[in-house]
Amino acid sequence: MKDYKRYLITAALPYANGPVHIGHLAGVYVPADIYVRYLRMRGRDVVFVCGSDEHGVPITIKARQEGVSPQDIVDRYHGINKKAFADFGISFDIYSRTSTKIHAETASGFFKTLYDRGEFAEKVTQQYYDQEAGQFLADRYITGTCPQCGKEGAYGDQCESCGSSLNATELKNPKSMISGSTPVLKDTKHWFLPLDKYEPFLKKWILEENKHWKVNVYGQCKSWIDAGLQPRAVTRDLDWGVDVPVPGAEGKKLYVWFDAPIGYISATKELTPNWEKYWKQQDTRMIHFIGKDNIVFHCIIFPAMLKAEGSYVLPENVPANEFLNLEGDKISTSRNWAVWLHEYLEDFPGKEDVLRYTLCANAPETKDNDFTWKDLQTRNNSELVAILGNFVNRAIVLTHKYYEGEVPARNELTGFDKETLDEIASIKASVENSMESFRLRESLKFAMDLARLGNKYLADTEPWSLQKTDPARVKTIMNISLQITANLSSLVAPFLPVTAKKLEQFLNIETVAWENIGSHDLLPPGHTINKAGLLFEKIEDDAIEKQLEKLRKTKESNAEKEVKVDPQKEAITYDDFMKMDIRIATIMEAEKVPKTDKLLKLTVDTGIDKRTIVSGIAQYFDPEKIIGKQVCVLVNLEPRKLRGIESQGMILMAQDSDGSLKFVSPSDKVNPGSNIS
Ligand code: B3M
Ligand code: ZN
Repeated sequence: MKDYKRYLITAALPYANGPVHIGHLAGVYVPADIYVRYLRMRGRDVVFVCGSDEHGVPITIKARQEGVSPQDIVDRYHGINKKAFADFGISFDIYSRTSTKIHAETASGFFKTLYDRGEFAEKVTQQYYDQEAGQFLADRYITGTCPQCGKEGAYGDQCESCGSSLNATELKNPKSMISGSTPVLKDTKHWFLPLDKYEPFLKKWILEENKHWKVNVYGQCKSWIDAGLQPRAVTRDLDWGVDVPVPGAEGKKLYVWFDAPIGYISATKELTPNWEKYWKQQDTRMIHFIGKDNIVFHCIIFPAMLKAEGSYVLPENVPANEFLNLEGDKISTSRNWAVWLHEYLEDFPGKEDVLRYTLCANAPETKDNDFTWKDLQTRNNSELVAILGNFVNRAIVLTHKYYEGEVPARNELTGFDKETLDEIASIKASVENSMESFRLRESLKFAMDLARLGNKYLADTEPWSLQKTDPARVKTIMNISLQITANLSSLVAPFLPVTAKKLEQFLNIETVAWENIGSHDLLPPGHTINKAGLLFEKIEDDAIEKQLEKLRKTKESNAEKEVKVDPQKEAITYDDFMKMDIRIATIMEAEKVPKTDKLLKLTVDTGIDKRTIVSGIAQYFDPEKIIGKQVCVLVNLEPRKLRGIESQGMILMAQDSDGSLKFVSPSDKVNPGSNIS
């Protein structure tokens, strides 16, 4: 690898149209933060930038739904998300936002540079326009009938019923979601980034020079490139976003995926006047932490933009992660199937490291992974409490018991002592090695190996059974145990920052520099340590059950909401309706039709006469209990025979979403024979 002098670490800018959840944390922010904390501990020159992505059509849709402005929406979620990240110790150097002035200037300046150089292709295309609202419609603002599956309510870019991705012009019966009117096609001019022109560059740069990228990332890029790259529109007809700063572009905005990655640049500008050092000197190592749905934008489109501009560095790596599911189902904001960060902290105050640990230990690095509450409980109880907490606690408690908190000096070392001490440096090397290649789960596992080493050392040497007979030996054992604890305090710090601070406080030390991890003399003899406080506590079954119950409730209420209502039937005339003679009737007798499951034979008083009706409702009603009930009967339906019995009419029923049937009855008693109209 090149000799890099500094690091520029970016984490995907989350859209400010909803709160962040564990999926975001696991895929992007926890890995980025671990890596950055590690770099800082190694004394690297690093900036870590992020912020809210405040443009894009979903934000304007949410604003319209709530009757507020897009700015209101982004202000709300920018605040919520900024706080959630801080609460989980995500240590951005800056958490900016793309609605700032500095961002508008940076993004439109970037566009202007490419425009002046003639980089863009201008094209006039036809797009749907809402004449009542007087505006062009983004694909998401158009609904209609899906050309693939025929379901109504498909969007201009996608049908959520069958999953097809669509072009707005393919929808049948298109309707504007703004005014409800039928949109018309109208000419509009847009600017296209000629990705085809950058294909040779991208081929060489990615397929030949970036073979070290993760297989999932490299593979996605390769299939995009192999499919052939097309020019891509980077402007939109919208009223929310960064203005397009060129003549003839009035009322147009930059496409959100054009301006958002430039947000990394504006955030760095906002952070430091020295921003060009990070962005323009070729010995900067830029790394983008993202989720897999952002790969094409960070590996193909943004690099093509940067290359076209010409003065910026390109990413050296893009360690994109796969997705995290929740209890076997895809995380979904609209179905409320998520663990929201602020809710987690309400239910598990002080346990941010437990979540960081679980998400890293189970990170979706190579494939989609599942978060389960049971797994969080097990990771906490059997790993954090039983391995890390237990070791640290024993080392500190025994030191207080035997020496009133004073670190004893070592005496002569056994072979086992020496091996144990040497193992610290080799564990550290493993942690580093995995970290450098973005295998953070593995890196965390190695860090925990140091606590395992400590436990094993204590279990094998049993100082508690030697203290009476060989106190000199016990001093050696306890010294070594304390050195391991001090090393642990820094080795786990990138992963578990709160825990690391607690360990330093227990041990009464400053942060151990990364380069000193592996040392056998971090705690000099005579140094006094503090009493151990609580590091981790057991998570009981009822706390987990409470979370599972919450998810069950969500599932139930989603099932209720997802009830599908049949579309309206074709229109009929008033006369058609008047042909039907519907009356109120009273049920006089009811009995099951022998040898059938479904049929009841009813005698009803229709006011006109007493007649027999056979009805398929036996599964839902007990014949004895419906005598006397008033119901609606279509009396002029042609009689027909069912099981040899002539049925003279039809009882009207309401069918519920679970298929069950209910009578349609008058709200108060009326005379049999009353007309329904
Ligand atoms: N806001 C998409 C996302 O959150 C987008 C990332 C922008 S990074 C420049 O998935
Ligand atoms: Zn469809």
